[in-house]
Amino acid sequence: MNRLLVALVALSTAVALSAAANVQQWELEIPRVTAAELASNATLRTGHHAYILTGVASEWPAMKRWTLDYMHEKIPTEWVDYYPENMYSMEKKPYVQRYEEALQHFTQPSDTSRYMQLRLSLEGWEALKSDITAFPEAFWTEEHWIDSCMRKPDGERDAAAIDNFFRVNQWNFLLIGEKGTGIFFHRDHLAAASWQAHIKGRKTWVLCPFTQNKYFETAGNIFALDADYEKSPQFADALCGKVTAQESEILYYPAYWWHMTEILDTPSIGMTGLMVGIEDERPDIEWPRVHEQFYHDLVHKCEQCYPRKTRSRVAGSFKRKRICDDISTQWPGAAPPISFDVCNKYITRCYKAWDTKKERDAKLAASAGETQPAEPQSSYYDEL
Ligand SMILES: O=C(O)CCC(=O)C(=O)O
Repeated sequence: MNRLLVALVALSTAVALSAAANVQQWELEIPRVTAAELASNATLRTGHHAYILTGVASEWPAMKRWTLDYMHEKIPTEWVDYYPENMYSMEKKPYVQRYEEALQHFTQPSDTSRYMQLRLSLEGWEALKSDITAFPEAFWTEEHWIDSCMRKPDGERDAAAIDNFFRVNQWNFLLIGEKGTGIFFHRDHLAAASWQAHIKGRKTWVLCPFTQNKYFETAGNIFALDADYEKSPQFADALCGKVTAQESEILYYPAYWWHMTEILDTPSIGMTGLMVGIEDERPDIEWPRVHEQFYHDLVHKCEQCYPRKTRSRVAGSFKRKRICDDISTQWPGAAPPISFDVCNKYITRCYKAWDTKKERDAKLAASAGETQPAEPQSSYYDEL
């Protein structure tokens, strides 16, 4: 009798273990660090890992100021991709509206969870950025390079080019949503790292490194927060992490990482920005210098609009004819095509600024009194 009981317990434990092994284990750790801990953590400073930064955004004026009405005051005419029923299906296309109009819809009672996503223009970003007062040194944002590399011959910054760069690349992205809203599982197609500050409300994130690509097939195919393991059993084997960012926390994740979100509170206001030139070399991408990959991602966009063969002489200087569509003429507010000036003049110049991480790291190490260059610890990138 006793033996039978032992055998049954062993069997049920084995069944439970094998069932557990066939679902995602969320083994990727996403640590919480303060700015001081980040500064002294050589592993995180490689830019190769996701983490949550605490105690930084809590000091920003945005924390007190940002409400739906404040946005109406500051950015009434910014364009919104308005999703009346969240963004879990790639088939559901947004309505493009100015914020002042989208807000009216958003504040009406509804049975569905809505999402407003704003690809901020330069003007929109500048209306909000004084509410974002400080970043840690490891966050080397466009503030440090864009005005000096996108500069006209007379020395003035090229605001039209910067605005185009922002809109085309969805550089500063404001996300306002309701509980239950989120975005399908995907990765972005630009080799830039992301930060998102959770100004209002909590948001749950699934994050999986680009190294895990082989498990995911196409964007939107797996509902990673609650996967269907009969349809996608391989998702159980991917190394992924799940974390809930609290109000005032900033999430960082490296370029090309897969992600999916779910908003836990209404309203949620999140501010995302991209960063280039802040990751050490990565063997998991075609161009291991991540900013070089970013450069090639942009060149790819440029080639789709201004292929080399279409060079022609316009008004005394060489221009290339644009062959890609400009959907923003038909759909005002949609992302415009990348501009010829960004392609032709600026990305090569900006590349030089992005390519300075080693010098920046050396300066940081010297100011922290480190005599030896910090040795990055091994990571899953080394296993490739
Ligand atoms: O905040 C979200 O819900 C998703 C953001 C996102 O997918 C992105 O910035 O690429």
